[in-house]
Amino acid sequence: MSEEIKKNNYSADSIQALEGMEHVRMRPSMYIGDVGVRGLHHLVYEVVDNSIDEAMGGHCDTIGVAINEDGSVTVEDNGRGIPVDLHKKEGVSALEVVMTKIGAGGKFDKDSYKVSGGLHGVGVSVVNALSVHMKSTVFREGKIYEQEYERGKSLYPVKQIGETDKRGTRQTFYPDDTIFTQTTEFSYDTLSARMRELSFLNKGITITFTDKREVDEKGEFKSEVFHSTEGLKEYIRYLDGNREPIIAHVISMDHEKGEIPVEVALIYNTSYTENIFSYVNNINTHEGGTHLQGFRSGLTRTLKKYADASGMLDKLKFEIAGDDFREGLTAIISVKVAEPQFEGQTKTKLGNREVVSPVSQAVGEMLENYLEENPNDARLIIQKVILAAQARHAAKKAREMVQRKTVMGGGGLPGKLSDCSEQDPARCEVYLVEGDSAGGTAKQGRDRAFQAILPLRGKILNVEKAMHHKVFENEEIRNIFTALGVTVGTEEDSKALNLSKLRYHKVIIMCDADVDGSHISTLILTFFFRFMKELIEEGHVYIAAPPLYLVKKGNKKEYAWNDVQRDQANERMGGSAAIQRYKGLGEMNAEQLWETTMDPNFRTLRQVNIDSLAEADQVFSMLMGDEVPPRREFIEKNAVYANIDA
Ligand code: 0RA
Repeated sequence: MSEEIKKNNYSADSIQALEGMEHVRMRPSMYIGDVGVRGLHHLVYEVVDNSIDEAMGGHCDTIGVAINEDGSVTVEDNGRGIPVDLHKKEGVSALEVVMTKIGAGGKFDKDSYKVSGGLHGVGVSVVNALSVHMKSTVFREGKIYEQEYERGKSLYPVKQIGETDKRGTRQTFYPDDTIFTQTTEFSYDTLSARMRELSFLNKGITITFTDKREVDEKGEFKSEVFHSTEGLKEYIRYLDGNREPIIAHVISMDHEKGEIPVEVALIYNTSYTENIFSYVNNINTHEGGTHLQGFRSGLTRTLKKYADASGMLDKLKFEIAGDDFREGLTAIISVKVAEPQFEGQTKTKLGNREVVSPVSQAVGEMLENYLEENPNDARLIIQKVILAAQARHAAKKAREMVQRKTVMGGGGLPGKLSDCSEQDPARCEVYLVEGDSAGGTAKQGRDRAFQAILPLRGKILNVEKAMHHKVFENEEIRNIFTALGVTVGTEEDSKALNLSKLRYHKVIIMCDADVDGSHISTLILTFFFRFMKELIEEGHVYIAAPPLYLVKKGNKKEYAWNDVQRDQANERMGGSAAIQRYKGLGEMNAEQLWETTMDPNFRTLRQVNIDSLAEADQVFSMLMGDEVPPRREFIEKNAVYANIDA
């Protein structure tokens, strides 16, 4: 009995002790999702969010974000500055409360335009708790104040360190490498993409982003300035820059006032893909939710009404489905919700019911006006919808063929698949290999217990340019579906992929390390991105990295993946080694392929992940689209990463 009581007291005490900052350090994932690359970058977003809130309240217009020489990050704004006066209840400065108390963020500013919540909005104190060192500098009422912290604990009370005519807040933090054990290195591309996105989502703000870790040939830092005057309208132009529009203007609206601020922009292009990005409080809601539902219903209702009235549907033999209104549609919806309820597996699905109708209404009004004023565009849109409906009938048949074969095993596994013997998908992997000959080598070299091989013939279909029924009719693509064992949902509101029957948890793309090989990898990735997004999101897709060189002297041999490694290997062998450059997988024998690219103990696999769906969409539409100049420019800029032929 007394044991029991003691125990209870003990745990009550320990919970007390773990409150706040300690708890953040004990359970960081509860606050920032994970402690990997994603969580690390989340720290920056959290700090930037506070400055965005200050800007949305109309108190600042410029935010500077920098990765410093030493790898720390600084975020600075020209807002009012976090208050530094005494917080009566806590007995310390307001700044110290904001920085060191969990859940204190901005609560004492009642009239601020604060909508943060959900994923972000955990408070800057969380960033402080997860940083070895942090420094806050406040420029306010003519004075400069400063306070520093270590792992969330203040090192001294706020002190005045000088005078100024500036206003604003500057935060610098060094992520704690005992928390972020995987890496504490920030990615330029990841942060840059997010800053661009934020500038589109919050028009009028200027965000400068600088990487001070390196200088270019001119001795200058890599730096970008993001500023959008037209917001989502410009975002659409950016996303669809490589697609051909079918209407004259981006259709957009911005309802700033009202209970729920709604912003929408959309355009129709000649492609066959539906591309809708939705945001709540600047957070990308991957799983959609009530705002998306409102958007869809407003779009369908209004277009259908217009089409019916136009008489264009009179001769149509079948019903038009919701999907048909969204083929070739690129749209962005951004809402601000005071108390968002996030649901779904990744907590990125908006649950608030009260959002549906205002969004639906706003979208309806916007479209109605546009169709009235642009009858020519209206006709083009309806024509596209009718074509989509006709194609859908054809696609349905083709898809059903694939499904029937997949689900009922009608056609069995593809003849070209060399399956593995292991049954547990978690332990199985499949190599998608370019060409029959490399496929043959891979088949000999593999460990057949857990490695399957699916050779793909030549260049697979560019799904970016193909109509959906063509995609499902394509043999290589059908083979991929069947081999992987996945099916596509057919429900109107759930095109979700069924991964429950996925036969391999690692899907590895293995192509030649040359221009053609990268092109084929990109085609396969584009297919996955458009038709099996979940496969990438769940981390199942990998790219194999075959070596570029074999360096050999006497009985010594080493493989090299780049020129530096090649030269170093040559040096280690005392120079004058024989160097073989692999032009393709076909030049390796089975043993070499196993040693370098397939043996789990030695190979390097690059896991494919998506930081930002919008950014990925833009890149794929560019790489696989019709416009050559932007593709060439991208390739020149990213020559090492993506040597794809233009
Ligand atoms: C609450 C009150 C006031 C300023 C802020 C919050 C504020 C917070 C952050 C976070 C990053 N930058 C920020 N800038 C301002 C001041 C209210 C007043 O001056 O009347």
